[in-house]
Amino acid sequence: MAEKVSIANWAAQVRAGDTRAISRAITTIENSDPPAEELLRELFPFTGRAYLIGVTGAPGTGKSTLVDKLAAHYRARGKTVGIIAVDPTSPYTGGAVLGDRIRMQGHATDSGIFIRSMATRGFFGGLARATADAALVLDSAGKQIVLIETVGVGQDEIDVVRLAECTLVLVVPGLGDDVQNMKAGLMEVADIFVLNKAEREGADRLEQQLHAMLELAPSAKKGGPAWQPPVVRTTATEGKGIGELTDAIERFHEQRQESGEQRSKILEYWKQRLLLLLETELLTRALGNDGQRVLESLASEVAERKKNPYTAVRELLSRAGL
Ligand SMILES: Nc1nc2c(ncn2[C@@H]2O[C@H](COP(=O)(O)OP(=O)(O)OP(=O)(O)O)[C@@H](O)[C@H]2O)c(=O)[nH]1
Ligand SMILES: [Mg+2]
Repeated sequence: MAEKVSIANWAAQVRAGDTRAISRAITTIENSDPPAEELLRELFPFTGRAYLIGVTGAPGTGKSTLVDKLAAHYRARGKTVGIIAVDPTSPYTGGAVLGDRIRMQGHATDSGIFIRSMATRGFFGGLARATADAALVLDSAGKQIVLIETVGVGQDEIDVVRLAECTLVLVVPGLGDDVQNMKAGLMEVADIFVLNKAEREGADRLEQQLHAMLELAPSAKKGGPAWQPPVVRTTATEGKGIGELTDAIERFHEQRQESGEQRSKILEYWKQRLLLLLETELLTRALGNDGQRVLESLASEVAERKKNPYTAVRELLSRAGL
């Protein structure tokens, strides 16, 4: 009972925008600590208002710089902003975390903005889930714009931006970063292409390549979704093109709402999310505390042909009470 009251208090503090309470909530989610679920239950009815913008692209394309400038743009227009930077930091250095903190320091004294880095390792139930839950916390705390930065390298990272209402994919000239070399998964999630470092040589060629690729995209051929991802040029370091970019985001948002695609995307998202939650719940129950050991011993029995994999799975299911 005492626990319940304190979680209700905690949730109230989060909703009031208390930075420490928000921070603690996200840490609890990161660590999958037991109060996380109860807290999210309390907060969930107060979510659904934030606009989530995913920012992804290859390492070093300027995501953090762009997020920083976008945040400043929205703050200047009176909007509250939350930032989640998913850092691909190796467990040994912590360099990227520090880099992002320092770069975004310009906002350190502004209470209308909340910035948080999350590591990419060790989330049972997935990075995408932890990030999505952190976004719910910021949403319930009244942040109107939530920017999620993630490096577009692995499927895990790309999954993170699927929860965003609008996804920006950064591309830069040079670096052998030609369209042909881009990860297909990354191209598919783009609602808007941001051609950053546009002052560099090769920007025109890259833009032409992107347009050529977009014309070949199935949606363009089959008269699919009315939205064709535009290519917006920016020089994030100088804040150039940020106005054009936020205009494009706004146009995308309006088009999505009018066409009803926004709603179908949200439904699809929750369908996936429920499946993921179910999967996590089942895995937790089936593998329990000594899960790794159970899994290893079953795997070795199967490898040695002492047991067949189908029976092994039945055994795991029965551990989950199924
Ligand atoms: N010339 C130029 N440099 C830029 C521009 N935008 C960002 N940079 C620089 O590119 C480097 C990487 O920028 P970040 O914002 O850290 O890039 P990132 O994509 O967040 O990097 P990771 O998070 O490590 O993947 C920094 O040195 C920036 O100053 C730009 O428009 N032009
Ligand atoms: Mg970054």
